[in-house]
Amino acid sequence: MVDDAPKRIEIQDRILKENEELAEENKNLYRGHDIKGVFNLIGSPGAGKTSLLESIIPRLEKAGIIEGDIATARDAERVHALSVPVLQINTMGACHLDANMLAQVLPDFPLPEVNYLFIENVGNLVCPTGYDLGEDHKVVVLSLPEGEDKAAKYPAIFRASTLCVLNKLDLEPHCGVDVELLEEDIRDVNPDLDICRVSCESGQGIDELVEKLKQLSRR
Ligand SMILES: Nc1nc2c(ncn2[C@@H]2O[C@H](COP(=O)(O)OP(=O)(O)OP(=O)(O)O)[C@@H](O)[C@H]2O)c(=O)[nH]1
Ligand SMILES: [Mg+2]
Repeated sequence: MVDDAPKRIEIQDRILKENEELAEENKNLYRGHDIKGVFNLIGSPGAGKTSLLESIIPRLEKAGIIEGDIATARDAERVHALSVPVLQINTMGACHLDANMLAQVLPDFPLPEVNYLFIENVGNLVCPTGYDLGEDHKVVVLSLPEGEDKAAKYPAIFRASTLCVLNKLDLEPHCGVDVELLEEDIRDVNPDLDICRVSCESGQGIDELVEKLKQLSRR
C-alpha cells in the first residue's frame, strides 16, 4: 500500500504559497492605482452577492466589479446595467477564484477609473476562504433562509472576514430564523466581526452598509 498523504500536503502548501505571492502582486497593483477599497464578496449560491452589488454600487462614486462564476456571464450581464466597469471570470469548474485568475485579467481592467473594486467570488461558503486575491477585506454574505447555524458550521470564512452582511431580512417572518441567535453564533466564532443587517428587496440597511464600506476604505 502506498501512503501518498504527505506528498498531497506538500503540493497544497506550494499552491497556497504561490497564491500568496501572486496576491501580494495584485495588492501592489491595486495600491499603485490608489484604489480606496478592494472587497472580496464570499457567500453561498443565492445569498444575494449580485443583488447587493446592484443595491450599493449606485451609492458609491466610481466603483468597479469583477464577477467570478464557474460558468456563464449572467452576473456580469446583470450588473452591466449599473454602467460601471465590469469583467467576468469563468473558473471553468473551479469552486473559487484565485490570485492568478485575477492577475490574468487585471491588465484588462480599467483600474485607474475606480475608487472601489468589488470581486464577487464563486458562490461557495468554504473554498474561496483560503485563497487571498490581494483584497483589503473579505466580506461574508449570509442570507437568513440559509439558517441560524452557518457561522458555527463554516467558521473559517467568519474568522477571515472583516464584515458580515446578513441579507434577506425581509424574509425573517417567513423562514423561522432567530436573527439574534444567528448573530450570537457569529460572535462566538468572531467577536470582532462587524455585522450589517440588510434587505436588498426592501432596501433596509443598505445606506448603513454603504457607510461601513466607505469607513473600511482608505480615504
Ligand atoms: N426576499 C429577498 N430576496 C432576495 C434578497 N436579495 C436577493 N434576493 C433574491 O435571491 C436570489 C439570489 O440572489 P443573487 O443576488 O443572484 O445571489 P448570488 O449570491 O449572487 O448568487 P450566485 O452568484 O449564484 O452565487 C435572487 O432571486 C434575488 O432576487 C433579499 O434581500 N430578499
Ligand atoms: Mg451572483
